[in-house]
Order: sequence, then structure tokens, then C-alpha cells
Amino acid sequence: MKGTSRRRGMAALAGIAAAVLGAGAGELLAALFAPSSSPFAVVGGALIDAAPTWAKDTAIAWFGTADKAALLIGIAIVLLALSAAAGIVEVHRRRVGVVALVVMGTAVGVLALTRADAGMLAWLPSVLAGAVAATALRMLVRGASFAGAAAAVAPESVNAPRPGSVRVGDSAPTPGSVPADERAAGTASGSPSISSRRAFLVWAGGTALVGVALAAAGALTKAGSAAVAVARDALRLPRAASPAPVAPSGAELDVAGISPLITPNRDFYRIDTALVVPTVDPAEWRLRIHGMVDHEVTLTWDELLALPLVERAVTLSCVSNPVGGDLVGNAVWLGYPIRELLARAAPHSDADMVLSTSADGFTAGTPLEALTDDRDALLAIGMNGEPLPLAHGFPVRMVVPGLYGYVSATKWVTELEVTRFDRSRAYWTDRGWSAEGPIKLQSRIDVPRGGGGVDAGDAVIAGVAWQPGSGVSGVEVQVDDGPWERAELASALSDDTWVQWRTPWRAEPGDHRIRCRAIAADGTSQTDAIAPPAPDGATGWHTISVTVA
Ligand SMILES: Nc1nc2c(c(=O)[nH]1)N[C@H]1C(S)=C(S)[C@@H](COP(=O)(O)O)O[C@H]1N2
Ligand SMILES: [Mo]
Repeated sequence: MKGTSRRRGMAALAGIAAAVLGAGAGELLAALFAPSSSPFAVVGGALIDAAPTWAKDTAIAWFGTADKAALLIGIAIVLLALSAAAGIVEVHRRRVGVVALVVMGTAVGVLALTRADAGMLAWLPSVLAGAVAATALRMLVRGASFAGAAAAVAPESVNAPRPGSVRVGDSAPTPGSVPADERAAGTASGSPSISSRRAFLVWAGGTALVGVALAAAGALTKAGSAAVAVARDALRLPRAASPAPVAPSGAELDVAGISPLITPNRDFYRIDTALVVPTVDPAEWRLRIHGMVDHEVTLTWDELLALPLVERAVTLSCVSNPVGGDLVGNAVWLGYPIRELLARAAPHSDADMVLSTSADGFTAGTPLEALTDDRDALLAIGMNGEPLPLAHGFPVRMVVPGLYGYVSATKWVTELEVTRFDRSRAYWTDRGWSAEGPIKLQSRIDVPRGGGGVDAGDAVIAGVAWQPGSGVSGVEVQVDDGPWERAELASALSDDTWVQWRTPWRAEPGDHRIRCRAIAADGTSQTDAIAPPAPDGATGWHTISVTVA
């Protein structure tokens, strides 16, 4: 029967369109967060691993170097066939096709977790793909007003008349209602009416197109970051003309669980507004210094590398770091003093701010003074002996000792505009954060962990304290309502870095409250006044509770 085969074709199309949308969503999510968890890569990788040698040999014999492309195309064909079947089943047995798609996504998600390079969230892109496909299938089938299992009344999304459009076979449509003739056609002949069929094709086609667009966006993202990652891997950083100070003996305390003096790159907190990590090719990178200057300056990557670079250990903190939080880290940065570049540009005497812009449009407003005084604000290219990691600003970022990141540490920086605070606003100052952001004196207890248990007897309380720019002269610790005791302070790497501290503690059974406060270089004590991060940084004493057993 003609109506039946047509209905079946539409159902298959609904399944295919839904699967393309789901797959596209899964591929994009994977490309953004974990390329190896791409549903296609997972299935393809598993098949390659599971295939017997003869199958691999045959594939190579048949397809040569296109064997991987052939495999992916094969997977796509199987996927489309399965989802076409899911579409047909869905029309006859409501929910069964939808559930099949969810099961397919979940199965690939489970498979993703078994892959060697799987992260904890490796299942997510596949499960999302299944869920999106299932939702899309449900909506398409419902919208098409198939007879039988599907609802006879179509939802507005597909059949509601749009202003100014007159539908075939539809004399006087009322918004949101399905014309009687159409409903009759749907139920009587068992095949959707012409107008809804046309709308269905538009919806199904649109759904598939969106899926293709998502997948294409994912592919572009991956290709861009792969190329820049290759460029980064090939880099050899120049030696620093002025190396970082060697850590004095006693800068690193021997306490299990304390923050290391230098935060490894992989553990360094990451904060930015970039959904996709910007990919900037060093060969194409330029820094333009302009605005209120006598001379515009443009700097290329090769020119920057040829300058005498300095290495400085600097603790960077996010203004959003709550008291006791971990949005703070200490790294050795390799770069060129921004002071020297600004000197070339010769800022006007009435300028007081530098608005830095990143490749992705983020901006920070830094006091000109902080970039020209002797604190070694850096245009950095290296982090702990490596080129900057992509997520930390490759190829070039700013690092300014003493200032929160949002007013100073522009990653992927491409532009410095010399201007005035009363003329320019930056990304976060536009959103209510303070225009100036000096890092506040802070200290944190790393050991013992708050909320945890401690064995009775000899224990240690330890952590870090910082006020980059001026340094820390001491830390005091209080247990319960006891006296504030001076902790042992490790040697400082520099005034721009955090300092470790510790104090012995005779832990008696029971619940205890421990708190700490730092003492600034000038002797003032860290305030106990509690302030939230907004608008210019949190204050208060880090306080933890522990139970001694
Ligand atoms: N391009 C760009 N640079 C940026 C940001 C951003 O959103 N975009 N965030 C800033 C903020 S708020 C902080 S705290 C630091 C964090 O640097 P990190 O991610 O290397 O730790 O980067 C700063 N530089
Ligand atoms: Mo930040």
C-alpha cells in the first residue's frame, strides 16, 4: 500500500535525522572537552582493537591509507540503518524506538569508559548523543501526526500555521488547531496529509542539517587545536637571560598534603570565559601596543623570542577564589618585562591604564603603573619550563605580580591599548567587579583537610600564605579558643610567591576548629572581616573543623 510505504519512509527519515542531530551534538561536545571521547572515535577505536588481523589486513588491502575513513563511513552507515529502524519501530510501538536510541548512546558511553585514554566524563558525549537523538525522534514522530501509534493531533511546532503562510488544503486555520480535513486525512487513510508531510520534511531536514553543522563545528575546533598543539610541541623555549631565583633550602616543607611550592601545570587552576580554548598560531601572533602612546609598537613571535627573557616565580590568584579556595597557584613564568615594551611605545603622561585584549575578545584593565614599575610584569611565553599550555594562554599571556587575574593576566593576549580608567572599561568591570584588583593578604590550611578525621596524637597543621607583590612575614594558627600561635614559616622563593607554613599540633580526641591568619610584610594582620569575592576579592580567616579519633 502506497500510504504505508510512504509512512515508513518518513519514519525512517525521522530516525536518521534524529541520529544525525544526536551524533553532531556528541561530536561537538567531545571536540570541545575530550576529543578521544568522540562517539565515532570510541566505536572506531574499539573495532580496530577487536578486529582480527585478517580483517585489518583486508581493510588495508581494500582501502589503503583510507582504511580509517572507510571504517568511519561504515560506522555511519550502520548507525543510520539502526536509527532508521528505530524511527520505523517508534511509529508502531511508541517509545520503543526512542528507548533504542537511548540504549545505543548509553552502550557507546559505556564503551568509551573502557578505552585506554578515557577520562571520568568520557561517557558524556555518547550518552548526550543518544538522549538528543531520542528527544528529536520523539518530537519528529509526534509532529508528523502519523496514524496509528502516533498521536492523531499534531503539535503546534510542526502544524501551527505561521503568520502570512497559507497551507495547502487549509482554508481557515485557527492558530494551534489542526484543521478537521487534515486530521481526517491522517486517521482515515493512515498517511499524513500533504501539508504536514511537507512540514515534516522541512523539520527532518532542518534537524539533520543542524546535526551536520554541529559536527562540522566540532571538526573545525579539533583541527584548529590540533595544529596549534603540534606547533607548541615543536617549540624550544629560549634560555632565560635572567633565570628565576633558585629555591632557598627550606622553601619546601616536608608535609604530606601541603600545596607544593610550585604548582605543576596540570594542577594549575584554570579560569576564563572561553568555551573553546582559543587557538593562536605563534607564527601569526602579533602584539600591538597603541592608544595614548608616542609610538605604536608591533611585536611578532620571533621578535619576542629574540629578546632577553626573564624568569620569575609569581603566585596568581583569581578574584573569585573564596577563603580557603583553590583558585590560586604558583608558577615560574618565562617572559619579557612589559615595562620595556611600554618604554618603546612611550605612553602619554595622562594615561593611567592599559587595556589588554585577548584573541577571543576578553579584556583586562591594568594600572599603567603596575606595568611600568620595577615589579617585572611579564609578557609570558613559558610556564614551569614549558611553553604555556593552550588553556593557560598559548602562545603569549600577561602575568602581573600582585594583581588578581581578571585585571592583569590576559591569556592569548594580542593587544595593549594605553588609555585611562575614566575612558575604558574591561570585561569584568563592565559586570560589576572592581576596576582595580590588588590581591588581598590570604592564608589557607591544606593539612589537615577540613571536615576530615585526624588520628589522636602528634599531628601537623600546615598550608600556604600569600600576598604577591609584598610577601608574607608570618602566619598564626588558633585551635578552638586557644591562643594564636606563630607557625613556622618556610623560606620565601620571592615576595611574589606564596610561602608554606606549618605548626605541630597535639591532637586530642574530639571535634576541633582550626583557623589561620597571615601577617603582611608590614606587620598588619589578615583581617577577620568576612567579605565575599565580589567585587574585589574575599577576606576572612580560613577556618576548618576536624574530628580527632
Ligand atoms: N583571555 C582571557 N584571559 C584571562 C581570562 C579570560 O577569561 N580570558 N580570565 C582571567 C582570570 S579571571 C584569571 S583568574 C586568570 C586565570 O589564569 P589561569 O587560567 O592560567 O589560571 O586568567 C585571566 N586571563
Ligand atoms: Mo579570575
